[in-house]
Amino acid sequence: MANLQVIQGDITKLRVDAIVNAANTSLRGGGGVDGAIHRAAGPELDAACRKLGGCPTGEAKVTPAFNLNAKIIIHTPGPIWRGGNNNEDELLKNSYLNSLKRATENDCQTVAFPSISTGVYDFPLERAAKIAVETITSFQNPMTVQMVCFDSATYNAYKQALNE
Ligand code: AR6
Repeated sequence: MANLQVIQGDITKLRVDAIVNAANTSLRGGGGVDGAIHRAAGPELDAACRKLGGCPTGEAKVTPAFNLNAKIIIHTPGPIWRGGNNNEDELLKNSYLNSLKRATENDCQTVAFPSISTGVYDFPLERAAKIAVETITSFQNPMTVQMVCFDSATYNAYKQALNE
């Protein structure tokens, strides 16, 4: 089973095998963690993303990590919250699961996730944290996964979900 750690910090500063990006379906960059990852990785990342031709919500695609201290970046567009009756829970679970599958295929031992969908996409934090923790801790691969929380409210929500 994957070993999950919850930490607070900036995901672009970590040294891990795979950094997951909370992207959008165009994969052409944006604000939030996506913007931070693109700035830190450098302009080659956008060139690599352009070749991927976008990515459906809940799926995950891989690029090199360029100037980040990682082997790969896994880009996954999480769901936009639309009230909870539009398959948001399943799509968020798919984002974590498909990212973990890409990490496994690429022989990654250490993977860092941001809190997918809980920023601009407005997914309720406690609900997202529960889905993330359940999906990661039931994944059958002995990798180390770090949930990298940018602010203390996010950190507290994932800590609580992990302790439940
Ligand atoms: N390290 C770790 N977490 C971060 C960082 C960072 N450097 N910067 C922000 N966060 P968001 P979403 C946190 O909005 O909700 C983009 O424009 C942030 O505080 O980045 O999935 C994309 O292009 C929050 O807890 O992602 C999409 O259009 C979490 O990352 C859209 O936003 C996710 O917030 C995706 O929205």
